[in-house]
Amino acid sequence: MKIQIINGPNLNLLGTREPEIYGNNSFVDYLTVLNAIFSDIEISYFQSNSEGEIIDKIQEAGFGCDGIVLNAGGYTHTSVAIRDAIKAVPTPVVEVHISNVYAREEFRHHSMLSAVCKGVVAGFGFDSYRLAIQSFLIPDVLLNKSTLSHT
Ligand code: CA2
Repeated sequence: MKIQIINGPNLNLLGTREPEIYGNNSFVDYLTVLNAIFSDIEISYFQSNSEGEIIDKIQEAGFGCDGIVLNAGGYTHTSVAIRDAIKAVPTPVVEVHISNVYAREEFRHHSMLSAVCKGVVAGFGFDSYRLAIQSFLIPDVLLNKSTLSHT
């Protein structure tokens, strides 16, 4: 299985500023943890501050890997173009946030991306990324609500 992680603007600063919101570690350090947990999965990592580069990476990975884990940073709340890119590719995308965006400013409560993503994980610190990767390991049949028993 191949998973592409994409981090958007300012997430290259993780571990250097605002530790009370985003923690003390860099994402590159956390990648070592993810690779150890998911030793059978090929995990690729990309970060960009540029909307166009994020779209290029979604288009590239969106035809060649099994899942995309996307933290689009501030673009989450604004980008029609990233939403269109997610919709244009067959690979499922899980939207991720380190912080609980619903416990923060009102403008972070709305995502342009959630409606075209497979799911959303928010508020678990870096563990949000682990949970997102884990979600790609859940068999599709268990995600199909019509097959679940409610009794
Ligand atoms: O909680 C998240 O993961 C966010 O996607 C982070 C974005 C924010 O705009 C979203 O509303 C929620 C901001 C990323 C900024 O990252 C920084 C990291 C360290 C220092 C300063 C900013």
